[in-house]
Amino acid sequence: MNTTILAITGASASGKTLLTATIFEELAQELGPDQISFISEDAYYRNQDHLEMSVREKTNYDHPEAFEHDLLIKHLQDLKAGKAIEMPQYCYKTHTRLKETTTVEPAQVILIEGIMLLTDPDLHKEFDIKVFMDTPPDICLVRRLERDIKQRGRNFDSVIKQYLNTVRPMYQAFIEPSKQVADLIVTNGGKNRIAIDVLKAQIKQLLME
Ligand code: UZR
Ligand code: MG
Repeated sequence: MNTTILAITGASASGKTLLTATIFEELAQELGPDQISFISEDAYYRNQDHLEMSVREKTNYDHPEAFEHDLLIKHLQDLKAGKAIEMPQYCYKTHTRLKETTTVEPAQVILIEGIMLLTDPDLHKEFDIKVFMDTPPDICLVRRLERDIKQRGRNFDSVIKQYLNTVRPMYQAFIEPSKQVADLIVTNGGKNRIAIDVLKAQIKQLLME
């Protein structure tokens, strides 16, 4: 089976998950649900079971080293070879993996989203289409405040502190420069209809080749 991998990256809360989920749902309807699988880079945050909570709270989660990219590369290669994988499940409240994993089946189209996908050449060479979400930082910060308080068990002060200590400087050091590697830059966030349609059309084109 010929596999096409579409990678979507950009700042935290830039709209990666929404863009990816929209493309996933629409292609699953148009091509059939067995044709497409979805992977999140966040699932590959390192296991920190062996560390105390106070230590986990100090980890820099906005650094490429926070992710187990070796495992992610292996999983992408397995999927291309037609093998199912056990994707880890990550918990943002306990800052470590859950016991359970998610089985991801091989498919013609694999979608993957995450902040550090284009920072590592060994990883990004696995991708067929590389997209960077170029959402203004103030929009990302507002969205991140709302999301982390509602969904990730944080409070206002902790989000602001994290933003200034790691999210913003690491964006400038690692994520923004990785834009150079992208094939396509998407503005206006995860609801950009033209970007969604262009990416769907390109995936379908690659599938026919
Ligand atoms: P997205 N993150 C946490 O806050 N805690 C964790 O245990 C793991 C990750 C945050 C991380 C990063 N950073 O900015 C964000 N911090 O999750 C990436 N600080 O996730 O792309 O969905 O926003
Ligand atoms: Mg996300």
